[in-house]
Amino acid sequence: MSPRTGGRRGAAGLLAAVSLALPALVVVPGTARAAALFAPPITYITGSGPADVAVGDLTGDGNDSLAVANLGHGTVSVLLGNGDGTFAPAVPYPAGPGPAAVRIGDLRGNGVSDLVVANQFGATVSVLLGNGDGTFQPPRPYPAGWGPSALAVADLTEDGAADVAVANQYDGTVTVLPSNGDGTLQPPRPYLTGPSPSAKDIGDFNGNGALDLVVANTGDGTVSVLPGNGDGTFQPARPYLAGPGPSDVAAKDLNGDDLADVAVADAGDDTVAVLLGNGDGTLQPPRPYLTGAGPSAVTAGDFNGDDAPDLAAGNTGSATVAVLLGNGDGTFQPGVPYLTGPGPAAVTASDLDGDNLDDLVVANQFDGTVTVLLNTGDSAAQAAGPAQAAGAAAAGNPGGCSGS
Ligand SMILES: [Ca+2]
Ligand SMILES: [Ca+2]
Ligand SMILES: [Ca+2]
Ligand SMILES: [Ca+2]
Repeated sequence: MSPRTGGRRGAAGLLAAVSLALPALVVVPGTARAAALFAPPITYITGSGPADVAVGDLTGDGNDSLAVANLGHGTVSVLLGNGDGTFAPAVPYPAGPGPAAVRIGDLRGNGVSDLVVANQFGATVSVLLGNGDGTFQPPRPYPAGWGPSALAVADLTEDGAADVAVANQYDGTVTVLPSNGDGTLQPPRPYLTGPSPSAKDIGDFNGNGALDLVVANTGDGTVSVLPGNGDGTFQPARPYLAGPGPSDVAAKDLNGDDLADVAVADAGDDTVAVLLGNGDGTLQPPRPYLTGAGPSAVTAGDFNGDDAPDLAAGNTGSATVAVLLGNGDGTFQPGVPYLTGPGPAAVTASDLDGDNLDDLVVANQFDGTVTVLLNTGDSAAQAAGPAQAAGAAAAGNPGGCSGS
């Protein structure tokens, strides 16, 4: 199959998955007013079809900036941060055919952030080396597998320079491209995953200090864990049932044992499934929580400042993000919806304004925007428990969700 043919097939599959997920909004009962955890959404224009967003310091001033992969535009948009949760207008850079994912990392180990883009229609990843001032050099492509659709950028070889791992949706592999330390990448090393791997993340699941890969396989409702050897090589993938239509995955310690756990957005049944790690690299069975219609993205952060990780899921079917506060033991409270733009395809959490509370950034694939949800820091929302669902309703959010 040619890259272009594969790309069209993949785009059609994505649209089919989205349309399947459209029906059924779950409305949260209760009408009592309570504080909302996030301020009303702030929207910024990006390119066409933003499919992913990454947050990081692109200018060396400590402020979070945004990088957005524009699937329909062949570009990555850079929105430099002002440090107060606001951003400058988007500046586009050429990336490659069908940018489906973007990550920020330091490929040279020189303290300057670079951009890595997965080009779904091009069977490549592009590296845009940073100039340190928030501008970037022209893209340099490297071969990946077929349909590269998700990225992780981290130091997998433990040499101080970030490396690249990409999930290839059309050939059921993840490809690892170690960095040479000078901004170039080594030839790709493929590893088998499950069918249609569409998302990935990294974490240490077995506590040996080496980073492991976790991949969400849309094709068979599993996640694959590939234990890392610490030198950029990985052991064979181990599959775990995750739920129907896993579309995104986040690796984070969710129960406070310092070992990575997994949260999976299951677009097929409107849930986020939590798979706690056993500490030896294996995962427990999934525990699902309702999110809203068609969750296509999930991330972890601390949104109420209690140091217990929380989850946020982007619901493509209802143009909301559901925030599920964590209890600290790996269980979660019912989700509370907040409005985004249409087609929230990616969501990420970071403290954008320096108040020590995580904020949310959402890429809205259907209208070419990103939404920023700044944390209000309202502790009343933290204490309200399930009643805070009404807070979101009071803020005008039409799509609802509740926990299971
Ligand atoms: Ca490295
Ligand atoms: Ca854990
Ligand atoms: Ca929390
Ligand atoms: Ca904040």
